[in-house]
Amino acid sequence: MVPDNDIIRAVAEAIEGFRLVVVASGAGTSKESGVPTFRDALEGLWADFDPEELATPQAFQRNPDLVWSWYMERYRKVQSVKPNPGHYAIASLEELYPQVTVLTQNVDGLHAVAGSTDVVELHGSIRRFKCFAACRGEPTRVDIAQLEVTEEKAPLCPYCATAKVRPDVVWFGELLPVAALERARALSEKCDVFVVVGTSGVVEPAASLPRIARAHGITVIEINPEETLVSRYADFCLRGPSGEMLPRLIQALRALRQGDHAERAI
Ligand code: BV8
Repeated sequence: MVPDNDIIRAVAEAIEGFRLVVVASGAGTSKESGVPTFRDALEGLWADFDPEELATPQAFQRNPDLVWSWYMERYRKVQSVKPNPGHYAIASLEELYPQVTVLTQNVDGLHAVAGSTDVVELHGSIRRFKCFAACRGEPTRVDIAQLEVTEEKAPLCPYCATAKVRPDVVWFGELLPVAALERARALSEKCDVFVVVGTSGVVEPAASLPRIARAHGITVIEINPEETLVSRYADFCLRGPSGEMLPRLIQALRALRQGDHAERAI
């Protein structure tokens, strides 16, 4: 049952006067753009695999072409889709608040495409590629547009011609970018409102951020059609798709702001 306007308005009233907003997003935020969530991404021919079998450095070393094919299929998909109303609503928060930072687990780059200007990519980006051996330092960025790339075969790094090219994402068992994680943790401790959207709250250390925010007395809002491991840390849960819930929340915030201006104008 999708929340009614009263709940949306209550959330808007609870956060309207704040300044620092953090939006923590997961795969559900991109679902309405047609990007399968991480577990959905293992549908079809990938259904027999689990993420640990494909999204790890060991999997890539064991079978680089198999892992490369999975990422190229997802990369082409991401190139072909557009942000959805939820992404645009998150971007429009910047018109209402002095500081809005998106901490995303997603690797699809859609927040930036939608206009968000401060996005922390906790798990890297499927749109970027690098040398597996970091032959020129971490990361040795590789522009695959300059290479003869096929969907089936992981290309050799053009610099060392020894290691293969891999997606610039954080695999299971790999550390998150230190600066990104440090900034995410610092913001989760000092923001005014923490909106967590479209994540099951399974994957660490990203999944700990809502708990950190809650522990620091910060208002936590969850937007997700389902209850998740994050729900217990939320002051408000908007049970619906982000592409519908977020635009309604923006509308309610704008109405409050206009109401304020109208009052002041009297
Ligand atoms: C690390 C990039 C040090 C690749 C990804 C404790 C501490 C530290 C680490 C661990 C720990 N416990 C376990 C670990 C190891 C591991 C981990 O968390 N494992 C899990 C399986 C338990 N973590 C790591 O390895 C991390 N590295 O910590 O290094 C270390 C290492 C080993 C051991 C100890 C320490 C690295 C993790 C990063 C992995 N890379 N992505 C790629 O994309 O290919 S993770 C990938 O899966 C995504 O990035 C994302 O983070 C995750 C999927 O999660 P969600 O985004 O939540 O998506 P999901 O499909 O689960 O859920 C979708 C949600 O959307 C649902 O709730 C659904 O209801 C909702 N939804 C659906 N439709 C909508 C919607 N919501 C809104 N609107 C809709 N329309």
